[in-house]
Amino acid sequence: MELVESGHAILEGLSGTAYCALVGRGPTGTRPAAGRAALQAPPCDKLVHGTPPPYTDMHPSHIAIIGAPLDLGQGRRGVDMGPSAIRVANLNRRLLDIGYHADDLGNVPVDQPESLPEGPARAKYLPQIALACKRLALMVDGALTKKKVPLVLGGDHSVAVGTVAGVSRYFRRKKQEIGLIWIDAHADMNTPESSPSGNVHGMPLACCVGLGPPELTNLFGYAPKVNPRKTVLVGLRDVDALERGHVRETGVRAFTMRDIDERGLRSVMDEAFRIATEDTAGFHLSFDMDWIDPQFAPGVGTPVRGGATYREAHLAMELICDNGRMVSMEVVEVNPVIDEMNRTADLAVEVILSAMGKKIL
Ligand SMILES: [Mn+2]
Repeated sequence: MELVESGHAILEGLSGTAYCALVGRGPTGTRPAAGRAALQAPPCDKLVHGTPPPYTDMHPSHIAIIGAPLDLGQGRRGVDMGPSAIRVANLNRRLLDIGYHADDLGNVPVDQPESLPEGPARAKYLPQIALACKRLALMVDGALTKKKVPLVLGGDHSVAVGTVAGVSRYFRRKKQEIGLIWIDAHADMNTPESSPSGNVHGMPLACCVGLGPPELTNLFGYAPKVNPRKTVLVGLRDVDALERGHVRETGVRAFTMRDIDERGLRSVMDEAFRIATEDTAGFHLSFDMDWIDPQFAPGVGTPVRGGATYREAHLAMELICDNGRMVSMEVVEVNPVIDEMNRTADLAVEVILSAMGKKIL
């Protein structure tokens, strides 16, 4: 056991129960019924600043940070600097402060667009994106194999093809499915045929549910990576004409900003949890910062007004932490080039901390 400056113990190689025992706090949660494919473990009660989400199979206190500095998937440059901006906003230190051990695995190697031909007009830089996603998937799978919670920092949203492939591949070996909660202003369900721009960052969710170019849908030789019936979109407010058909036909559950306005975020999130956790190992959270209103998150790839408030963003994450079934997380589309004093990256860190258990009291 090694003590760090803040006084939190870094407890390598311990299960949730052992971790609780060593920090002198009794476990308060209960294990799920036998046979249920869940990852819940007894959470630690009253960690000084919060409670890490519980994972039976994981070290509840261990996060593997992976940067994915990719901006090949979109027209406006700058999101490749997202991982740096989030690290500059002190992600690692702030995770440590709420009781986590964060291993920063660095960045997945990504080719520079300047050195490459643009490639197919309907899916620009497709081969390069597919290669970066495959590398990322292997890193994510590796983190889970070491019982660490993967936290991927984008990059444009096309990196999610890699993250989801990695999480899916890990649980597939254990004969388990995963759920997917995709929080975003956009549906990200275009295909090369439907996309008005040919930018791949408008296609990753379609790819995850098996729709789109085989280079992305069929990574590791199988598709889909996630069952569309266990996939939920939250926060939509800008969907392309042809893309609407894909949302409907694939059967993913989509909640628009209107649903959030009318029903309230709590009710929407409860339904999202039900869909994404039923008979799954848990869910992956893919969080596009453009869900949050540009008033609070101006530095994003594709800002659209009418988004979530600062408090709604936190509440969604607090509910995710309480739910306790998130197995991996990514935060994407932070663009420091159009940000103001790094405040969008700072908000990205706050969002991560809330999802990981930071509490007000
Ligand atoms: Mn997106």
